[in-house]
Amino acid sequence: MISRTKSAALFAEALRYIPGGVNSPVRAFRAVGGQPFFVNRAQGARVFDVDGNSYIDYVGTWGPAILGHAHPKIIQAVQQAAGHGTSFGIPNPLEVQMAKLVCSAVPSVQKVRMCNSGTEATMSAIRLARGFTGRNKIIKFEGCYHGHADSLLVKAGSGALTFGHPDSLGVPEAFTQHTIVLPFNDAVAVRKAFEANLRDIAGVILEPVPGNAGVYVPQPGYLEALRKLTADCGALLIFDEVMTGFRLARGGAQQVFGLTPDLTCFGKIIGGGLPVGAFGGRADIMDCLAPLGPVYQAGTLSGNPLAMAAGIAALEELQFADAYSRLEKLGAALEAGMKDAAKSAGAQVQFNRCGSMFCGYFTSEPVRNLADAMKSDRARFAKFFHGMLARGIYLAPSQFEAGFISLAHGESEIDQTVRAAAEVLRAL
Ligand code: KE4
Repeated sequence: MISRTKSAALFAEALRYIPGGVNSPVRAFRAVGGQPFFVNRAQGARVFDVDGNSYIDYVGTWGPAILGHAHPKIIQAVQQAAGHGTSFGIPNPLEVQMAKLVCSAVPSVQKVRMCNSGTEATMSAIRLARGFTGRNKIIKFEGCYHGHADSLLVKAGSGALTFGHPDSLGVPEAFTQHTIVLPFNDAVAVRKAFEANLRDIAGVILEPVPGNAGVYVPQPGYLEALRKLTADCGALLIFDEVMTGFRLARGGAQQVFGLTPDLTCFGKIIGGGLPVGAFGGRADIMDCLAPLGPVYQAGTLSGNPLAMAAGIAALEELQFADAYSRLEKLGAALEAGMKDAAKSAGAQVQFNRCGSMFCGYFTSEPVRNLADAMKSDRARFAKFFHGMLARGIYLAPSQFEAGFISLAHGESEIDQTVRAAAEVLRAL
C-alpha cells in the first residue's frame, strides 16, 4: 500500500493558504477524487513524491516535458543563464535565437512575439486579429481550451469543463458577446456562422488537435474547410498550438496536416518547462503590434533569459532527426497495448491518439468532439486513474485532459503501463 502521509500533511497546509490547495484547478484531483500527491523531484519519465513514491509520468507538466524531466541540456542551460542574471527587461541575444528557431521551424510564422503563458498568447492573438481586421467576433469550438482570458472562457475545455460548468462566473456577458462557440469537426456549422455574421468575424481560433477535452482529431477535410472559409471571408485562421506546437512535429499540427494558418500560438515546450508563451504569423499582421503598430501587447518578463535558455535547449535537442519518429513509435506501442488490455478485459474504451498525445475514454462510441467526450463514464475513469496510480502510473487526473509521452519513456515504461492497465481494467 502506497503511503502519502507527507503529501496529505502538505495538502492540509496548502488548503489554508491557497484556494483549493493548488495553483491550478486540475491539479487538485477533484475530477477523480482523493488528494493530490506533492512532488519532490522529477527525472526522465518519472516523478517522485515527498513520501518517496515514484510514478511513470504521462502528464509531463501538461506538455512541456517532451524530453523528459530535468534533461541535462536544459538544466545546464538554465544554470548558465542564471549566472548572468535572471531577468533584464532589455533585449538580449537569447530572444533573437528563440525567434529564429520558431520562425525556421514553422514556415507560417514570419515574425513572433514572446510572452509568459499560453493564455497571454491566445488573448494577444485574438486582440491582434481584431485590430488587423477591424472586426469583433471570434469563433471558437466547444471543448477547446485556450487559457483563461475572459472572452474565451465560454464552453472551455480543461478545468472549466472538468468542473461541469463550462462558463466561468466573473465573466460579464458583455465580454463574451463577440465569442461564437461551435461544435468541433462540423464545417457546416462554421459556414452557417459566417453566413449569419457576414463580415463581422475577425478570426477562428482552434486547437488543431484538441487536447483539453481528452484528445480527438480533426476529421478529413475539416481543417481545410476552416482555411477556405476564413480566407474567403477575410477572417484570420488562428491555430492554438500551445500544446501541439513542437509536440506533434517540429512544425506542429500545421505541418502534420499541411495547413497554413495566419497566426499560431505557442507555449509549454518552447519554454523547456519555464513560464512561456508566444504568438506569431504573417509579418503584415504581426507588424500591427506595438511599438510598430496600434495593437498594444506587453510583458515585464517576456523573453525572460532563463525561459529562453531552457526553451532553446529543448528545441535544439528536439532537432535530432528521430525525435518525432521515436515518439510516434512509443505512442503506437502504448495505443496497441491499451487497446489489447481493454479488449481482453471486455472494457468499453475508446483510445484516441495523435503522435505522443493520447486519451482513453470510457465509452463504446467514437469520440470526435466534446459531445462525444461527455458520454464517457467519468466514474470509471476515476477508478481507473486511482488503480493506475496505485501501480505507479500517473495519468492526467481528469477524463478531459491529454496524456503525453516523452522521449525519456521507453519500451519498459510502456510495457509496465500496459500491464498495469490490463490488471486495473479487469478489476473495474
Ligand atoms: P497556460 O496559460 O496554462 O500556459 O496555457 C493555456 C493553454 C492554451 N492553449 C492550450 C491548447 C492549452 O492546452 C493551454 C493550457 N493547457 C492546460 C492543460 N490542459 C494547462 C494545465 C492547467 O491549466 O493547469
